[in-house]
Amino acid sequence: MPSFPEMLRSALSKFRSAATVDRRTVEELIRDIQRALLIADVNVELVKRISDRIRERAFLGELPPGISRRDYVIKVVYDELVRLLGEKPAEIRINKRPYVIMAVGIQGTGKTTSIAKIAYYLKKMGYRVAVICADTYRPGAYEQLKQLLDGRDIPVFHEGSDVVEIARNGVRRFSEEGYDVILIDTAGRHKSQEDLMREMRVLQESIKPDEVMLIIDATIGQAAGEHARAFHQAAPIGSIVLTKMDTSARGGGALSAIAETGAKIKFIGTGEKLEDIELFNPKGYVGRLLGIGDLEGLLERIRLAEVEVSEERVKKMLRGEFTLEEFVKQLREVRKMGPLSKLLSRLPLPGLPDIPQDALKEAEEKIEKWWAIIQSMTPEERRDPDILDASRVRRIARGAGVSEGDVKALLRQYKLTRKLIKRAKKAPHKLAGLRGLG
Ligand SMILES: Nc1nc2c(ncn2[C@@H]2O[C@H](COP(=O)(O)OP(=O)(O)O)[C@@H](O)[C@H]2O)c(=O)[nH]1
Ligand SMILES: [Mg+2]
Repeated sequence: MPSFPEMLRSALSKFRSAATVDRRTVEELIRDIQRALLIADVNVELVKRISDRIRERAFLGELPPGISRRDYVIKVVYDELVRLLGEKPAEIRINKRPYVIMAVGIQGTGKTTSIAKIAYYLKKMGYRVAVICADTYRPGAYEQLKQLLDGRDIPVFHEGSDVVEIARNGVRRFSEEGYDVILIDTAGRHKSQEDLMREMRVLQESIKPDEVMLIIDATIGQAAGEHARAFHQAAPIGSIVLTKMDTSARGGGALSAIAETGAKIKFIGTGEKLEDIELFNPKGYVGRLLGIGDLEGLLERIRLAEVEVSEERVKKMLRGEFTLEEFVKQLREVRKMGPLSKLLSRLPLPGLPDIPQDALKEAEEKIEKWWAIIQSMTPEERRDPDILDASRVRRIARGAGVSEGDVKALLRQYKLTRKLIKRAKKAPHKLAGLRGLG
C-alpha cells in the first residue's frame, strides 16, 4: 500500500500530465486526494470540507492572465492543505526567565529524544538551556538524556526520590543558576493510564510550567487525537511536537487529529540525530508533501498575476461611470479572486474605515443576492437607481425573491461606495503605489 505522501504526489503528477484540464480531470484529482487523505486517517468531515473547497475554487471564474487552469488548480490544492494545517509558521517564544517547558506523551513517541533536540536547538539560538529528567519509571531515562546531550554544555538534573521532588529541585537549582530555558522530560508509561495522567496532573500543579508540550508520534494515526485529549485534561497542552515525520506513512492522521483539537504544531522531528528537528512551517511542509519541484515559482507567478488583475480592475473602477450594475459585477468578479478584503486593501480609498472581517464575510454572502436584485431591474433603473421609489423597490424585491430591505441595503451600499470612489478619484496619484502590494 503506498503511503499518504506517495498517494498525494501521484495524484498531482497524474493531474499535471493529463492532456486537458476540465471538470472531469479536476474531479478525478479530488477523488485521488480524498483517497490519500482517508488513507492518512484524516477525519472524513475534514476530507469532505477540503474537497468541496477545491471543487468550488477550481472553477471560480476567470483565471489570472497568463496562468493555466492546471497551475491554478494546483495552487488551490496547496492553499487548502496549508489551511488544514494552520497558515502561520510556528515560532519560538521565550518570554520570561526561566521559561519552563514540560514534555508529555506516551512511551516511545520520542519524548526524550525531542527534549534533547529542542534543548540543543535553543542552545544554538543562544539561550542557556538545562534539562530535568522527571522519568523515574523507565530505567535508563537519565542515561539516555546524558548521552544524547553529551558534550553540548547542557546540564541534566535527576536528583530526588520522586518525580515531583526531582522536578521541583531541578527548577529551583536551574533558576538560581540563571538558566533561560528549563526542559522537563517525563514518564510516558505507568502501572496504568490513570496513574500516568495523575502523575502529569500533579507535576503540572506543582511546577506550573510555562508551556506543556505534547509529543506525538506521527505514525500512530487517529490514536493521536485520543492521546492528545487525555493529556490535555491532565495538563493543558500549549504546543505539539510531531516526531518521526521522516518515517511516517500516516502522518496525516496525527495532523488531522491535531487540527481537530486546535493545538499548534511547534516542531517536527525528522530523524534520530540531535539535529533532526525543525520548527514547523505548514507551507514548507505542504510544499514538500506535494513534491512539486518549482512550486515556489508557480505560486509566485500566480500571486503576481492576481495583483495585475486587481490593478486593472481598480483602474477601471476609477475610470468612467460607476453604475450599480458595474458595482455588483465588480463585487462578483472580486469573489473569484478570493476575499473582498484583499481588493479593498488595494483600493486607494482615503478615509475608508477598517472593516471587520465578519462584516466582509457577510458582504461576500450578500453578493449573490445583490446580483439577483440587479437582474430584476430594468436597464433604466440600473443606470439611475435614484429613480427607485417604494413601488419599484417592491416589484424588484418580489422579482428577485428577496426582501425590500435587501434591495434598500444594496442601494445604500452602492451609494456609499460611489461616494468613496468619487473621493478616490481625487487622489489618483495613490494608484502608483499599487504595484508593490501583494
Ligand atoms: N526516525 C525517527 N526516530 C525517532 C524520532 N524521534 C525519536 N525517534 C526514535 O524513537 C525511539 C523512542 O524515542 P524516545 O525519545 O526514547 O521516546 P520516549 O519514550 O517518548 O522518551 C528512539 O529509538 C528514537 O531514536 C524521529 O523524529 N525520527
Ligand atoms: Mg523517554
